[in-house]
Amino acid sequence: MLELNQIKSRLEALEKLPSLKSSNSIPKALEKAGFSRRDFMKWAGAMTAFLALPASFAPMVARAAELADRLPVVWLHMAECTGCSESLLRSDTPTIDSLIFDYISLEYHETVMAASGWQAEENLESAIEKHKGKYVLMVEGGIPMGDQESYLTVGPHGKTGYEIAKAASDNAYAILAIGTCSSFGGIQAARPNPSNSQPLSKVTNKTIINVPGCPPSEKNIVGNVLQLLLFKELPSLDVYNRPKWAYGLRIHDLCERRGRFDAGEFVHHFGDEGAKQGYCLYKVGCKGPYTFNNCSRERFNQHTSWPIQAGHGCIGCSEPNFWDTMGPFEEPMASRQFDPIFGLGADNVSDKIGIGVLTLTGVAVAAHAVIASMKKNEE
Ligand code: FSX
Ligand code: SF4
Ligand code: F3S
Repeated sequence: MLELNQIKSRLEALEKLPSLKSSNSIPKALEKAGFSRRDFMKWAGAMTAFLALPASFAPMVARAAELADRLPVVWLHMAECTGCSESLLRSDTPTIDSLIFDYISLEYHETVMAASGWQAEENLESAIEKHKGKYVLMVEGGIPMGDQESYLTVGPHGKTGYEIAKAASDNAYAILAIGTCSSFGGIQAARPNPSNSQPLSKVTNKTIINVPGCPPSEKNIVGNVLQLLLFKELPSLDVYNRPKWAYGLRIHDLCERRGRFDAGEFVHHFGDEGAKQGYCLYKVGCKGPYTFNNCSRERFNQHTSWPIQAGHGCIGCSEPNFWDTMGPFEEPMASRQFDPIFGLGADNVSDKIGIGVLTLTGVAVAAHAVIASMKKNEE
């Protein structure tokens, strides 16, 4: 009940704030894109379930989306591939998620804004000044630091990515690290990390909401914005600062091939009979048992598909340092328990504990896989 009243007063407070957009409104934008009010309410219902809120909250989720133009957002690009923005924006027809994102008051986003050079730099400074303490900062990409700080230099004044991210973080009301690069360093931080790229959490002492995935789904990006609109406060986070509503369960727990795993039905080689039958991809390297994300629920490309549906195992893209710890991507984890580089198995060094835990899980999963195969063979 407390939560409900909290949301109501939050929405009332948002309603009193001026719209930051001069043109368009959500109803108009929906109509223009061919969505009916019914489609929008259906979307709100699905989003409510996605955010793990009671179904009765759906009208408030819809209202929060309509008030998204009250929330100033600054989006920065650091060292990355822009796949996270693409995940959200590059759809052949607009989705309701992408319309909502359009509708958010994006005060600064290098990929979608028209300005460049001096003008872009000025836009960023004035957005930070104007919305000091009120804007949501979303950062995509890892950040070169220390002796390599100048490896990422942006704009006509030659500011480093670190300087820009630091100044923007200091004045933000909430900070989201969008994608695995910003959350954990990502591909450029992969061994030997020549650019000394670091996660956003190394730039500021403030709490950061990590939204990993390479890239994360549009629903996980938009869901986090809606969450801030509804509650103002940060959501409940896991040990890696990921919102529990999105990253609370393993890929393996939500996988459509899970029944195959339990029945001991495995793909042994890509293209074999098992692959054609949609068997479990564990033996060809699926890292779903070690990866926390909700990909099977929302999927990608407008709900079309996701890695496992497409026939390849999960490569663990929403886990810290997955480029280093989850490979080889087409071999099971258990086959490298005694990897000489990571020293898996007997390892108890603090920064390797996560890997140790994975190894234990790996042993358990491998044991399950063996038992499941034996059962299958007994049939
Ligand atoms: Fe990283 Fe996002 Fe992977 Fe790319 O920028 S999470 S490389 S999809 O685009 O940051
Ligand atoms: Fe799905 Fe991978 Fe788990 Fe198999 S191992 S059930 S493919 S997540
Ligand atoms: Fe990434 Fe695995 Fe999902 S590879 S996209 S977390 S299925």
